[in-house]
Amino acid sequence: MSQLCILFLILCINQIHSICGQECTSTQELQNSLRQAQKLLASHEASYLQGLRNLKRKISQLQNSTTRVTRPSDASCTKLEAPLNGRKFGKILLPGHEVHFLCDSGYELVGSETRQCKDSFTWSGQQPVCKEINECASSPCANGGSCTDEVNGFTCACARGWAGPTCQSPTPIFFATTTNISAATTGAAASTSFPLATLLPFVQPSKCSQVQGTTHCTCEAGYTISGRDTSTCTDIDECEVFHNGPAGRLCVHACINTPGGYRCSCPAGYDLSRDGRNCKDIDECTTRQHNCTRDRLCINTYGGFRCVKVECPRIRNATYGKISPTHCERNPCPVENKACAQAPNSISYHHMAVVSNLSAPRVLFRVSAVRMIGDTLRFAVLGSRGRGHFSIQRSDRQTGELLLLSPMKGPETVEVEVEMSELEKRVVIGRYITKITIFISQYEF
Ligand SMILES: [Ca+2]
Ligand SMILES: [Ca+2]
Repeated sequence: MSQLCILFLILCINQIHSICGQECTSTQELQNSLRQAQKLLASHEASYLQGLRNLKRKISQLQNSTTRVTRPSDASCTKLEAPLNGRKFGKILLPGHEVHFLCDSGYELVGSETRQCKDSFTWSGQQPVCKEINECASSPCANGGSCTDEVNGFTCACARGWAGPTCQSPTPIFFATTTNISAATTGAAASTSFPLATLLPFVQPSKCSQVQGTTHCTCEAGYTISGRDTSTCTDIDECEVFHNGPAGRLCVHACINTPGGYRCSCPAGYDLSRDGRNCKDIDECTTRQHNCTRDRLCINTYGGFRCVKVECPRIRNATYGKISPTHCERNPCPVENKACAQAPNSISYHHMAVVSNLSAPRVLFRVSAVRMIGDTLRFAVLGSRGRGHFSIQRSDRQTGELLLLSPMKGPETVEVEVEMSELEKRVVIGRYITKITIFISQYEF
């Protein structure tokens, strides 16, 4: 800029010279010409500065618009993967949004359960991993048994002479070693035990043999010699012996002792699983074993089923129409009817079956807005019935998750209502109710 001014000044002086030349004799005239030149210079400088300011403004505008264009493609956090043997909830990768992680059963989460996309487009916390729970850590195998960790369980390899899921019982085939018992005595004892065995299937004669003056008596599988009498074998009551080991119960429900064995039984509404221990719910709804009338929905529950009738609400100021078997929508409101406009826009009904004492916390249900007109969504648990057991958390901008906070004991039917409100500039423009009925079974299966 200074070079430009000098250029202007030279031009001006040249002009003065050309104006005055030899004829400019008086000092007064020369000063006038110089003042004119200064004015000319000042106006040139002002217009030059104005031009610079305009240029600066345009560059800054251009910079802003390029930032706006490039932002959406860059302005998100990187996509996170679900951990191996676990799940991820939440898809939105924008600042303020959260992603939650849960591990499959038998695995425990190490790292952050929740990660939030920060304003710097990086994630808070640490990427979690699902570590297999080592069930052997508590040394569940007794009497010198060695433990092998498995997904969601463990197995024991028992030392010689021990059996059962946790090696807590002597092996069913039991060797009794007695010394100095004559063959005649043993024979007599054996012969007296035969009629007893036919009468009582829980008692059998033992099989004895003599080796180098020592009598060895053995029993069939499932029997053992109890006490001093080596001539009789008594049934092992597996239900009693293996009742409640660290590996869990022998039977998930009831155990029935049988001669030489045992069997498990299940309550009505369940079938015994293939493993002979667990009980599997019978799905009466899909196997058509229910008696629900056509106007009702069949809901399968653990240990039974329910016939439910979904009816749209009857309230004073608004009317509802059923648009699907489980969804009611408000009919259009008359103009200027404020009370009608404030009634819920839709009410949907959901039914779910859970087992008693379900572990918590866990996500039970998700409520999501399919499309949004407003700028904000709000989620809330309605009524006092659900309080204490439930809470709402956000998984992303358009989804609320119903969280079970503490285990619930059955048999019980619990109803919980989730309200989703849509707001535009802090004014509620729509209310959507989801009524969830939870059928809790009597048993923990
Ligand atoms: Ca038995
Ligand atoms: Ca059932």
